[in-house]
Amino acid sequence: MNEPILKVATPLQTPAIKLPNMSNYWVPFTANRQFKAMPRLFKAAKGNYFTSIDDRQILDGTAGLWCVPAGHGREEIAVAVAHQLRTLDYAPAFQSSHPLAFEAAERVAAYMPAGLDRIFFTNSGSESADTALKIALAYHRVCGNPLRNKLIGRERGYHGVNFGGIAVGGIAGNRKAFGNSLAGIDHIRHPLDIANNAFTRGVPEDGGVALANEFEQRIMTLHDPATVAALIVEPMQGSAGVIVPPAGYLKRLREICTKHGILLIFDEVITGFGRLGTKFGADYFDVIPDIITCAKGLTNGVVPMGAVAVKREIYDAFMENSAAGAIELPHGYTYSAIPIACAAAIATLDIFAAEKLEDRAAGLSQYFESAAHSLKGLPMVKDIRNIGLVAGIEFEAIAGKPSAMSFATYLKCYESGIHVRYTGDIIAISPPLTIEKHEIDRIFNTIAEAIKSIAAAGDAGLDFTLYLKNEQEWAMHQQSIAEDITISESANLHHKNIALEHLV
Ligand code: PXG
Repeated sequence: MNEPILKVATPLQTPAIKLPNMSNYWVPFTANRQFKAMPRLFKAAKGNYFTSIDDRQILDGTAGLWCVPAGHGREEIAVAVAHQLRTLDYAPAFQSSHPLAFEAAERVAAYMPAGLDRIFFTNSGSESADTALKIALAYHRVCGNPLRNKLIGRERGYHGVNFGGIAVGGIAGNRKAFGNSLAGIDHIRHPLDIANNAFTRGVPEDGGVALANEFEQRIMTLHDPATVAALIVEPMQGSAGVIVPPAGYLKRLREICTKHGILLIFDEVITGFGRLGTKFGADYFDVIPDIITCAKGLTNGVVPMGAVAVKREIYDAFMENSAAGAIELPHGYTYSAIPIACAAAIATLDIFAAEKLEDRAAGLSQYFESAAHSLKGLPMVKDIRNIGLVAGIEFEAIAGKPSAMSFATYLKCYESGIHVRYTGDIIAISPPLTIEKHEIDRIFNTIAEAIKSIAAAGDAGLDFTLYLKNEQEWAMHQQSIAEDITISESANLHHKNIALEHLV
């Protein structure tokens, strides 16, 4: 039996490793053909490091997908989840529940800004976004204002991948493949202004109020404010490449929403749980929205869980204005507040309380900022943005080669044992809040070396096939992928079993 054997490109010349059958899994948000030709697989994680399938330690510069603030492999969470699994695996989520759901809600409410203490559980950031939008629409309806049914998002906003989220979202590539959006949607401008603010450290000083005023002057004039249900924004736009709002901007949005009776939703899926050096972005910017969505860090990325926190008045409006015995909000998921997720969330919040991870992030943020901005002046670097323990490095766009520079940087870093994210022409760094100073140095030094070596190689530096050692190896790579697919299609099950044996 020909098992697919592939050499993963590493500078360490690791021996050939056996890969799983890669044909069945449709990898999300990934260039599947490219990835399967050059896979990056992790088999273990502890603290701030992954172990790759070829047994290298890879420093996690992204906290997974922004979702592992307390570091990997936290024993406290594993124990809590394992115990819960053996005690109560599942309780029906509708018309019945279990005590831990209420305890988790109480803990999440206590972690939220004051007043946002009614908690609806979901299973992801996408579900949290759609849940928040539905609550906003239903809220106005239950209050007797059904014509308040328009939703406003922001250009370059990311609110997950469900239909509500992509409708208010503003990343074109995530929308255009999926036909007609929801009706009654509009977008305000994003606050990224590289021309004026390039290489700003932290929050840009100028332009915030004027930009927020556009919401009132342009968008609301077009729609009639009395028809707008909610505005949804991320306090700091993460997925679109670390867009830090200018001073006064979010405060002004808050004032405008309040003036016109529009609910303000902060999507804190990335900014929640200490990322900015405060519990939430709302705390960092001292702006209290009506609804906060979160996910990711809520369970330290261990079990899928999201939450939507609403102001008590919103919850009360549903309770007071619904017919006796009626379901006040016909919405929810089979796995809303599933016991293991509640156990993971409580254990995560215990870790945050014991280790004061927000304060730790705040304490490191200056050091992190200096390290990030030390990359200023390197070839191709057009802007560096940062806030808390987040940094974005934006490259000059290369005509006809979108993302080539960021992708090459990402690959080079991976080869050098650092995991970063690339999105468009931007590299994003968002390590676990447990990161150490020497690890921060290593992340940015490695990125700097990667940028220099790619730039020194000219056009060839942007050809990802060259990250394999030579053309012959690339050809082998391609061939083994072809074999992998052929083999797996003829003997899928057998193959899969072999592959799994090698993985565990
Ligand atoms: N809202 C925001 C603000 C997000 O950042 C979601 C909603 C959706 O969450 P789920 O759990 O449905 O994926 C997100 C997710 C990246 C990256 O590297 C960002 C996200 C997800 C994956 C990668 O920028 N954000």
